[in-house]
Amino acid sequence: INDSNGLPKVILTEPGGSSAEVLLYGGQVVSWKNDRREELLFMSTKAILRPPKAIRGGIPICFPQFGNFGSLEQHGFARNRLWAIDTSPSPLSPTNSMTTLDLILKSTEEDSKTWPHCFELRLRVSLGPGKLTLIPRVRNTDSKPFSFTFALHNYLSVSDISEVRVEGLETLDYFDNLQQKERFTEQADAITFDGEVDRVYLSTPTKIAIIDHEKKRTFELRKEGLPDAVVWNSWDKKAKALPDFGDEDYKYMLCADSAAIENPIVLKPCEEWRGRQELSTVSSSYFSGQ
Ligand code: TA6
Repeated sequence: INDSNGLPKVILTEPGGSSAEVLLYGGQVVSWKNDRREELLFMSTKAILRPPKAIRGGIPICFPQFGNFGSLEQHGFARNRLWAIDTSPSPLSPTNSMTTLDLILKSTEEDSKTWPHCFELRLRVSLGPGKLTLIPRVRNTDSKPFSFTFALHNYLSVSDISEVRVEGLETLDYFDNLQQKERFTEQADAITFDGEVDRVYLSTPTKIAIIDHEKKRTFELRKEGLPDAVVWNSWDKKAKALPDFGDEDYKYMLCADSAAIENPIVLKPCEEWRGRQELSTVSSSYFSGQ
């Protein structure tokens, strides 16, 4: 179906009552609702859902470049392209009891002007009770190797950023985007927010927890093949500077991305890279254990 802006959209539902919405534009998940119809992903109140602008919210796919870590446009071009339903997904283990959508983006002549490589970028989106799984794959369909950086740019919805803690990144090294990408080491307790944060954590553990006290909700982010994690909140000043971001929006979002940034992924001809990310939410019972 088409969304209100005429953009082709696929709606996924599963018997447990949760749902997700995916735009073919950008291959972007733009909504993930739990069985109580609560929206779990953030969408900017001033998001521009009109090509060629990137949509500020949901889960933008950053490929073939994360951020400004290279010469391409910010976060690469995959999120600004029209993807297609993948009718021939190369074999993936069936995601049992999950509702699944396979999308594909193939390189074009146009793209090869700015990034001279042939590729097939696939994304499997699978919805299960309380869980949203994304499996990105990149195949080198060229005759020469290429490298890329990648991120699933998760805009999570939170009740109040000053009530959010991130656990799992303690003591790790990170690049600080606010200090010329200089390398620092995180201190030994959970990350909390009282100002702009824009960091790339390196070689992170498989599981990261984003705890939203007020909503009594914890997001668990599990990832494979995506060794780094990005944590970003614009805070007030930068929010005002971004035209497609409401001035107050920063209070209700946190970007916690699965990424491969420090060590770009290198593919030989015909090789395929695969990543995996599972986002799940744990209800308030999680807190009783604290
Ligand atoms: O999350 C890291 C980052 O590169 C930040 O520096 C900020 O620019 C954010 O991504 C948002 O990027 P976007 O292109 O979605 O505005």
